[in-house]
Amino acid sequence: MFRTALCDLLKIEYPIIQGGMAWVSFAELAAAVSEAGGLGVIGSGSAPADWLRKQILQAKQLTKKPFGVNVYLLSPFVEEIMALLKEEPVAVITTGAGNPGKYVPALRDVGTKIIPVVSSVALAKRLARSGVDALIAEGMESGGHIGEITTMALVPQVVDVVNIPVIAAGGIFNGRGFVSALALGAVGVQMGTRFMCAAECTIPLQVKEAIIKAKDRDTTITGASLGHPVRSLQNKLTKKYQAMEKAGISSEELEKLGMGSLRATMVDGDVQNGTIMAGQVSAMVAKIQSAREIIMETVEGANKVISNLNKLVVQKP
Ligand code: TUI
Repeated sequence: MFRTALCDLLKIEYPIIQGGMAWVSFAELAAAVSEAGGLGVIGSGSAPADWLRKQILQAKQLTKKPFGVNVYLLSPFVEEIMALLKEEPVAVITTGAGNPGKYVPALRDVGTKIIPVVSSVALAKRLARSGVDALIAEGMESGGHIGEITTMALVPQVVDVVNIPVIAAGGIFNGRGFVSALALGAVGVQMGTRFMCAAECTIPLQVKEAIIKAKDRDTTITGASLGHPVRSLQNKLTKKYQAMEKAGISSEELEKLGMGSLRATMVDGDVQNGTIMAGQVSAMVAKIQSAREIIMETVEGANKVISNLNKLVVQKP
């Protein structure tokens, strides 16, 4: 048992959300996480609605438990995706890269909870006003498109300015990170990188091996000069990209270089010339485990941390 207010809000057993990762978290992973008592999330990225419909139907076959869909609000297909999500509702929608405010009433009507991801206090304040159910505060330890604030600094600041539940994301790997997030005022956590190495995650084995091999300084940030920083594992492509950024190459050229690079890794397994978006906890991932093992290890670890906290603090007689 490890319940917080998030479990009641989302009707799940453990307050652990699996990050909705484009090209990475498909129905198999999402269903496995939900079956294990967390909230699995299908990453829809820039995929068309037809693709997402198949994914949702597949997940509904694999689990009767609640699961979610992550909607990338800059997707060219966002309108048809939102229309689909009214027709084929899911329990939860997490959103990235924008304000889901205008979709809130229709999604509410079909019983979907809406949880945007935010990376700053100003965004948190703005999105909390649009009638959403909770927020995910994502620190810059995360993989993929990131903000500039660390989880440690961001979560308590967001908690202090909104009156809806806050979930912490970025740099969370195990029971220690989980309890830290609760101490910062969060009601739960979102983990992405660790679930990339779940047995049920369908990305190529080479990508999982690259994450397992990674050490503490092996992620890097590209695109900061364009105002869109992205964290990924250092490889041939990130080095080339950074050299071009330094040389002042135009943003159009840089965007061309990045185009299709996530797919190249996550579908074709090209770990040198594609983008391996992954967070700083890559260094802590040591093996492939089932989604259930990941969740149970995190929950059991958290229980141990909590029972040891009293021993850590010297009590005066
Ligand atoms: O979205 C992310 N991280 C991502 S997206 C991605 S890659 C991708 N590639 C192709 C297709 C689709 C996706 C890799 N990583 N994180 C969530 C996040 N959202 N962090 C920050 C924000 C954010 C940014 C701006 C949220 C709201 C926002 O609002 C802007 C506005 O002015 O309303």
